[in-house]
Amino acid sequence: AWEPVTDEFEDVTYHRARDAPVVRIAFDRPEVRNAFRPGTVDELYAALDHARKRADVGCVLLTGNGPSETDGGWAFCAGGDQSVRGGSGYEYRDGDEADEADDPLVREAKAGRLHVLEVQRLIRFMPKPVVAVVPGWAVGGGHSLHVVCDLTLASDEHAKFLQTDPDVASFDGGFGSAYLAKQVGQKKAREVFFRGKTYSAEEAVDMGMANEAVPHEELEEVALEWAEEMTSKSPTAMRMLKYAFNMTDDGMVGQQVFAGEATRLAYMTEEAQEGRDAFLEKRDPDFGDYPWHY
Ligand code: 1HA
Repeated sequence: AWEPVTDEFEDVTYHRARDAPVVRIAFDRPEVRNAFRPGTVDELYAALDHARKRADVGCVLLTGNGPSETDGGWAFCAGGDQSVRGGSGYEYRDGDEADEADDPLVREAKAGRLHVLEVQRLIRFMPKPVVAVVPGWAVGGGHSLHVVCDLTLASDEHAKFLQTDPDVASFDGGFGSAYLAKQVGQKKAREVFFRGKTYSAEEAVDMGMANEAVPHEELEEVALEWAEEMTSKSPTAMRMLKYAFNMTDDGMVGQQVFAGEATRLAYMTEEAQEGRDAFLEKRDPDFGDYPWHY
């Protein structure tokens, strides 16, 4: 059902469905529970940004490939790769193919990165639903990624949700915690971070941070069904709804994003075209034909 969009990536796979406007982006480091190093985040960002810009893509499935060849374990993502964590973030390491960025400016910027936060914002602000498809561990920064996705679908057998942030002296004080609290309530969200318990798929659903738990072997199939369902709906309505859901929590940026879509809709009217035409034709605009709707 899937064909590769590119095989240029090292740490991420990127496919599109043959028969639906849907893409599948997957972490591809199962041997380290799909932990991300800077190059992984660069590739993830590039794939998501490609999907964002494509008018023929209406839904993104974000998942983790598996199982691990070492021990058969499954993972969505285990967060930042602790083996490349340096003094100020996660560091590019010479010799790692995914870390050999083509852009010399990026190569030069050897400082530690926390740019998974840019990926979170991309997921949050892209005008189409992103579904976290969780086949195994969602941990630390990987847990935060599922939190920021529009929907979460989990393997009833292997999905496990865990926040280790304070165990490794890290903290996602943005979407990973504050938005989680909006989903599950303050007490539960504080428990997730402060106690660091592992939750099953069923518990995550009961808590309100995952939508559904399905049998492991049906996970991908159900994910594609959800995506097909969502992409059969009005693109404009879906976009306005996503931004409406975001807006109350996103402050003036939320207003800006929502208003941008309102502007796009307004540009589609004859009234707006009269404004443009009058300017180009160097005459006064005539808005007389357009009603003051109530
Ligand atoms: O919080 C942030 C950020 C906040 C703000 C801004 C940016 C942020 C960016 C990132 C993050 C974070 O992600 S901090 C949290 C980092 N992640 C973790 O603390 C999770 C660490 N991993 C675990 O706790 C466990 O490995 C596990 C619960 C995911 C799985 O346990 P399990 O099934 O017992 O497997 P395990 O044997 O532990 O792991 C399998 C292999 O994967 C091990 O390698 P091996 O010993 O076979 O060589 C293990 O070291 C490796 N691995 C797992 N997770 C990571 C990892 N290697 C590097 N980094 C990892 N995160």
